[in-house]
Amino acid sequence: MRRGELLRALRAAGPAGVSGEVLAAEFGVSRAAVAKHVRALREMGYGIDAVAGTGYRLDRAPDLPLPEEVAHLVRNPFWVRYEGGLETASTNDDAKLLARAGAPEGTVVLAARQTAGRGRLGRVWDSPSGGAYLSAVFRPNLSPADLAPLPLVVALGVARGLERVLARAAHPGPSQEPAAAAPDATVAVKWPNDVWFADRDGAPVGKVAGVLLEMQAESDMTEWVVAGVGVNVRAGSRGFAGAAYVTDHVPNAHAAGVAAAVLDGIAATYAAWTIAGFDGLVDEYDRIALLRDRWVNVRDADGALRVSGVASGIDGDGRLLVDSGGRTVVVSAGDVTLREDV
Ligand code: BT5
Repeated sequence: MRRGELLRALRAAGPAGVSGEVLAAEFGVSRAAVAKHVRALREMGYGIDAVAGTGYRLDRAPDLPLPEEVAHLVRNPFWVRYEGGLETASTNDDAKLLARAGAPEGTVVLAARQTAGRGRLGRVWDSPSGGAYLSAVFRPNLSPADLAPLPLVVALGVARGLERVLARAAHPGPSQEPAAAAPDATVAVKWPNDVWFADRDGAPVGKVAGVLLEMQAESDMTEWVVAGVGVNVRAGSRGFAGAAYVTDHVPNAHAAGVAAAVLDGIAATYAAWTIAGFDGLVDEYDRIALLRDRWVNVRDADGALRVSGVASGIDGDGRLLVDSGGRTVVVSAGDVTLREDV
């Protein structure tokens, strides 16, 4: 018996509740084992009443991006296995272990906070409670050389997910009249793989999500890719300077719902890429590109200024095009800042 199965049974029982005896029989475990799982769920923030004569009743689920909360909100069947829990060092490390042990494509590790969240190039990803942290296992049937656009594909998927969260806030559906005002933010991708909120005029507001890809390849075969995504959902007591938060624009957004929307978005862009290549996504990426037509500085990993100029778009391999002094510089890796940031 797994925690998720117990939760499903409690949800199915509804307000009537279900006895420990029935649960034990259903899952073929002892009543003590059921009680142990109930205790573990309570520790994770689930409100589970024990009612004399009735049994257990699920009263309240925590607003956390736990596997048990996210899995039943995800629509895309690409995701086949959900792992994780309240806290871990880094979901990327957990997903890499699972990938090495043979976990299938579509495995995802979730956490509500991380103690050692990582960004690119060894940077820190601030991962307090209030965020959604997830890492996905992919097994693309491609050589490592063909994976260059994948970070952009994942970022675009995250952006699609967040667009859906914003759109749902604006059109909450018939049960929640009147419709809320249109959100005061739009979603933008910052090359290569950051996701930002921008205002309605496209001016940058802050970084709402980051993507970290790690992979294992042997000669020209990719074994696995782990794509880690951190999303700032709600600002905690120690918000990160320069960060944007989903609840700044969608006050009632739930971390689990945000994680599910992001997973659906990633599954969709990943499928589009594996079927038709990056060409089919370039226009969408370009349309919501934060840097487009702006002055940018591109720096190498060691901080040296590589090129300064106007970002004019991306090419079919996901490389950034920068117009500088009358020529177009093609950038395949680097850190980009908007000129006014510097
Ligand atoms: C990224 O790196 O943006 C990739 C972040 C990936 C995090 C996910 S969480 C799940 C999985 N498990 C992990 O351990 N990692 C992945 P990069 O482009 O290098 O940006 C890092 C920079 O963003 C830092 O140097 C800070 O300036 C800034 N930053 C750190 N935490 C932030 C936050 N919560 N919100 C906004 N910006 C942040």
